[in-house]
Amino acid sequence: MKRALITGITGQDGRFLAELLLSKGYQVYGLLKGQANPKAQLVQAELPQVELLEGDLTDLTSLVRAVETAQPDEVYNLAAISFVAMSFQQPELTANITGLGVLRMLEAIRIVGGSHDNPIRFYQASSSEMFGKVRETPQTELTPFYPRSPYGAAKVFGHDITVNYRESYGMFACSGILFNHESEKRGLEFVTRKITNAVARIKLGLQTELALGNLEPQRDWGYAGDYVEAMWLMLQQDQPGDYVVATGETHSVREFVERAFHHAGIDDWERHVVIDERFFRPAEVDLLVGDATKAEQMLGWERKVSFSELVERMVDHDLKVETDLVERSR
Ligand code: G4F
Repeated sequence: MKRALITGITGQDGRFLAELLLSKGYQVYGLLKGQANPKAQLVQAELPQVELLEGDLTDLTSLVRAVETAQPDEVYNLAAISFVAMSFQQPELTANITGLGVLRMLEAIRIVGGSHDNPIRFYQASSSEMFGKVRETPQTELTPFYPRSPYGAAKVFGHDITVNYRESYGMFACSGILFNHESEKRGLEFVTRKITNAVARIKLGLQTELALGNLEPQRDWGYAGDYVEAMWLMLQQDQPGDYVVATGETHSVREFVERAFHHAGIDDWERHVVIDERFFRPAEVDLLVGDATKAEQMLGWERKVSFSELVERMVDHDLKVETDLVERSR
């Protein structure tokens, strides 16, 4: 039985990945931060087979202990301060967790080791935010980075140090440069879920307005369930490497809003959307669109869920959740 340790187990990707690895017969360990973390219950209810270990990316000792306990074949480093807007509010914390946390995890793996025949394989969750003010379109594994936020800058460090440990110490370390990936498990602070949740509530008469920032940025949005498959595939190859994971399509925030309202049967969406300066960022990433040819050819990866299916799935989910809440409160 293969063993995997996932940091960021309570997040969208952690939960999707744990589900995938369990379905493949892995023993899965999840690193959990903080005492009485309220999200632990969610993971325990959803995925009772996952064993939770306490640890924090700011504390090397706790990472060494977690790796010693889990004795993993594979480590997936998904934990981070992942909300770009928050990284402007807490840049130092972001650098410490999202950036230096990667270095600590790599060091923990080096310290604990793994047998010579079976060294621990490492996956780093890199991000298309590293491309920021893009130098070319579409973006590939070779496109230079130009981050536009403390989050993007921290991810560049995480990516570079992963490549460096691979080249310096021969570690099987991979970096997945994932473009935006969403789902019904997405946190409400991210724009897609914020939109689909508000659309559902407006449809049910529970709220009238949706306050948003800049509607013009364009993103390459895929389905998170498809993307965790690429993470796993990277660690099953003969050689480690870096891969862009994307759909190759780009859509604006405005288009996401229109589609979501339309799917709920509301066509006069502009009546419900107010532009609020508080949601604008000090520096914006205007356009992202990835070229996943390498992942498609070398990993055999393909995305299964289209943009419109993604929007519809999220709206349908939120309509159901909000309807259930209303019925339970009666
Ligand atoms: O949903 P977002 O917050 O995602 P963002 O910033 O693109 O980052 C996400 O994807 C990255 C991969 O490229 C990940 F690395 C990262 O961890 C995260 O998962 O914002 C998307 C766009 C931005 O341009 C933002 O300015 O939506 C715009 N936006 C407009 N109004 C808003 C809002 N974003 C949020 N969160 N809330 C708004 O009200």
